[in-house]
Amino acid sequence: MPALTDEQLDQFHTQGYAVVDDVVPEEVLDPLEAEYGEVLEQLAGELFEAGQISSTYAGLPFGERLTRVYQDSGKVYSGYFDFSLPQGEIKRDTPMWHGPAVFNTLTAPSILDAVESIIGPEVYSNPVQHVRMKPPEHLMPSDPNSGNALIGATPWHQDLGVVTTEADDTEMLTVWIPVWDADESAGCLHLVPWSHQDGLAFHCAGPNASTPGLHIPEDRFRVEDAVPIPMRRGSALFMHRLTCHGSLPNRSDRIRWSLDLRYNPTGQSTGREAFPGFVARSRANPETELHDPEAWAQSWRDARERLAEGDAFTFQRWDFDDPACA
Ligand SMILES: O=C(O)CCC(=O)C(=O)O
Ligand SMILES: [Fe+2]
Repeated sequence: MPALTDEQLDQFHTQGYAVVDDVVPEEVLDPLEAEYGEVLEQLAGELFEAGQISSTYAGLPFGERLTRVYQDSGKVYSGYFDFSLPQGEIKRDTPMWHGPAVFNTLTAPSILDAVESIIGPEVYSNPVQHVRMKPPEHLMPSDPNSGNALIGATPWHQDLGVVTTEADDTEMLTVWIPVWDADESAGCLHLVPWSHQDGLAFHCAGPNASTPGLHIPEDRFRVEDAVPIPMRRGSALFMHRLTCHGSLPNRSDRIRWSLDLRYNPTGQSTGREAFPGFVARSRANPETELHDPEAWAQSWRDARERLAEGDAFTFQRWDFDDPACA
């Protein structure tokens, strides 16, 4: 099921999003899950060795094991699994994960076919990308200041708001992929249809100290028009860079596990130029496509090294002292 139908394309352009079934096959998702199982095995081993947890929780299914490791250590290790880097304080050993199963997901032909139908045949893998594994909030350690779960709902934002102004004219496309079914109770995304037509809203610093990042204050967009987007494994959400969205809290008993990827037409700014992207598909110059997972992983190790050496960078476009945030 590759390209979007005319109806789906129409919905994407008019309403700012489209959910498409059967985009990501089991042959892509199964190895991805297996690979992350190994990453968790490694993390649990390291924490156990360091005396941070009392058991490696070996033998538990992935979600329960992750939850127990976070609970026992009292910390969240999102960066250990993520295929990006933090937006500051990068060190030579800042954890990240750029395994082959992740690369094979980013470059899955069925995803690229769908992306191509929206942004055209020259497809660049934009480095704004994450894996998100969110355990049930009631089982998570909480922030001592706010009492909120250490990892939880994502506040309202637009994806153009989290990249630099260089990307203002970039046709950046967000692709959100549930690794497991994500319904409302599990904290699926919610979004405001048509909101991309209202332009970029002002973003402020996180709602409180335990919710870093950015958010759009609720009086700045039509929050009352928000709809939840429950999704099934194998489906993908294609979302416009100006669509207002966030996620609900995970009130279920299992982890909410998703990937969010970005693509843009090759040659346009990614809005995070300090991080590496690559040509995922080129109809004009197929020889420029990257097919080597190890070269991709190396490009991230090189970037980490360079940034750890002190190249200052920021992806921040907002002035939090603006009265709009008061
Ligand atoms: O998965 C989430 O909680 C947030 C994802 C998001 O903001 C995005 O995909 O752009
Ligand atoms: Fe987002």
